[in-house]
Order: sequence, then C-alpha cells, then structure tokens
Amino acid sequence: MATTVEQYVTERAGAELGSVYGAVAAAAREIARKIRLAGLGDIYGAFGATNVQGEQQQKLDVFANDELTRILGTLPCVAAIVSEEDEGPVLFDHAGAKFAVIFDPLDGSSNIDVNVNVGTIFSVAKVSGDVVASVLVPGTEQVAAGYVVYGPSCVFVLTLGSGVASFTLDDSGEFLLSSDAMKMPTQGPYYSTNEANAATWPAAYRDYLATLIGGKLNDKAYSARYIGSLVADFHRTLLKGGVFLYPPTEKAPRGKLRLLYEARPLAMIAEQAGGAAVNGADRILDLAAEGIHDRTALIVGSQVEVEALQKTVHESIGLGAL
Ligand code: FDP
Repeated sequence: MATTVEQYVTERAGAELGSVYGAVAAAAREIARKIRLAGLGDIYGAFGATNVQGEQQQKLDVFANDELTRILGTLPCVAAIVSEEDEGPVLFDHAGAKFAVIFDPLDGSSNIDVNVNVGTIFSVAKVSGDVVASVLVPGTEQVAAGYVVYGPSCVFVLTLGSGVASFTLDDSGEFLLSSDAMKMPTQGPYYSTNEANAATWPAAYRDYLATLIGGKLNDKAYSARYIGSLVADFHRTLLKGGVFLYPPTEKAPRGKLRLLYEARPLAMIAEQAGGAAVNGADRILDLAAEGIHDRTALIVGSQVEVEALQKTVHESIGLGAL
C-alpha cells in the first residue's frame, strides 16, 4: 500500500504533526485543482489589492491563503498561522495548541498567468507563549518544513528534521510517497539567478558567477537555468544540483526573498538533503528574525557551490577563510 503524506509524518513524528501535514496536503490538493483549471474560470489576474509587502495580490494568492488558513484553523494542535500575505499572525482559540504554521501560500505568483510552475512553501514552529516571539527564533528551532510544486505533476517535498521525502499527487487526490531519502548532488551542473540584477550585486557575487561561468570551480561546466519561481528553481536544484542565488541588489539591499516564508524552510530541506544555504556570509538557519516579514539574500544548493560562495563573500568582507 502506498504511503500518504499524513501517514508518513504520523509514523515518524506523531499524529499531531501528521494532522498538520494532512491539512497542508488537503489545501494543496484544492490549490492544485484551482491552478489546473485556472483558464476556465475567472481566476487569472490581480485580486485588486496589495499585500503587506506592497505587492499586487493575484486571485490565486488570495485563494491559496484562504484555503490554508481555513483548513489549518480546524486543527486543535495549531495555535496560529503566519502568512506572507497577512500583516500579522492569525491566532486560533485552541487551548494547549503547540504549533504555528508559517507559509508563503503561493510563491512565484508572477508566473501564475503564464502557466509556469508555482508553489506553496511552509514550516512548522513550536509555540510557547507569544506566537511572534516563538517564530522569530533561529531556524535551527524549526520543527519541520515542506513545499509543494504545482508543475506538470504536483509534488510535495518535506523534511521532519531527518532526511527528505517527496510525494506525488495521484488522480484520486492523494499525495503518495514517490521518493524517500532524497539527496542533492554535491556539485551541480546549473546556476540559477536573475542575471539582469548583476550590475547592482556586491562585487563578490559577480566574481563568483564569473568563476562558475569560466569553469573554474573544479573544472565544472555550468549551464544557466532561471524560472523566476523559487519553488521550481529550488526543486530543480535539489534534484539535479547546482546553486540558486538571489543576492542583495540596489533595489533590495537586504535581499528580496523572505527569511521566514521562503529561505528557512528551503534551507532546512537543502541541509537535510546534503546541501547548504547561506545569506552570503552566514548560514540561513542560524539567523534570528527581527520581524515576521524580514527579507534576506539567499544562496542555496549543492555543498561545493554554496561553500565557494560563502568563502568569496568572507574574503570580500575581510573575514578570511571559513
Ligand atoms: P514572485 O515575485 O513572482 O512572487 O519571492 C517571490 C519570487 O517570485 C520568487 O518566487 C522568485 O524566485 C523571485 O521572486 C523572482 O524575482 P525576480 O523577478 O526579481 O527575479
């Protein structure tokens, strides 16, 4: 018998966390259905409001956020959800609830209208006392993480802090185990970045990219791949190896991506698959957040590429060798 997401998590981490993953899977199934049929309904395009990040919300952003909030809100073990789309946490009146679920309901939303992969990214934190304080602590404290990529097939990837597994949505609406013990290659064939921003990156990142393009990192020949949808770019990096980088830019000096909703969950998955994730100088999972919507630079992928980048950044700011 094939294993579902909820069964897999329940067997390894107990029924409460299993129910959280079961709820995310249920919401993802509805989101996947909505995306699959988007062209047939009035679901493409802008919702007509901006989110707390000042970005135009797409109708599917709103649908995905509502769906996750609604389903997770029914679980007695969930104290709160913290969403990229909301200004603050949504608290539930569940006595003794011990988890907060932190998510980006639909990542890569600029790709929705053109039928390119988008995704849901999430992590689970333990709540003790104040919800916001509980989620600002370094990412090493995360209980678990995962993402769903809505692509040619719909895939759910997760870690419970000990390895990475993936599940594929079947025709009956169940995510079934399709790959256990996933490992990221130690060095990739791909680099993935928005090179149009390179002119405003710190020089160390331009030097690093020149090293990759010049075949000077262990004589490896690299190809470029950039979808512009983080979940999809990360998923390829996990399976094939290489590096995804979104460095600081003039427009976003602290980086564009969100520490809580994007960088931390993917960093945990990358590390659990044998890869690494840094913000340039420091390991992503060691960073505490100042606010729930903090942004960060993100360099994530195979060990060889991420370590080489970190070394280049350390040298450029005079920290010397690692
Ligand atoms: P989007 O703006 O479409 O929502 O975090 C948001 C994100 O997409 C990531 O999914 C993606 O990796 C990145 O931004 C793309 O940014 P650029 O368009 O600046 O390359």
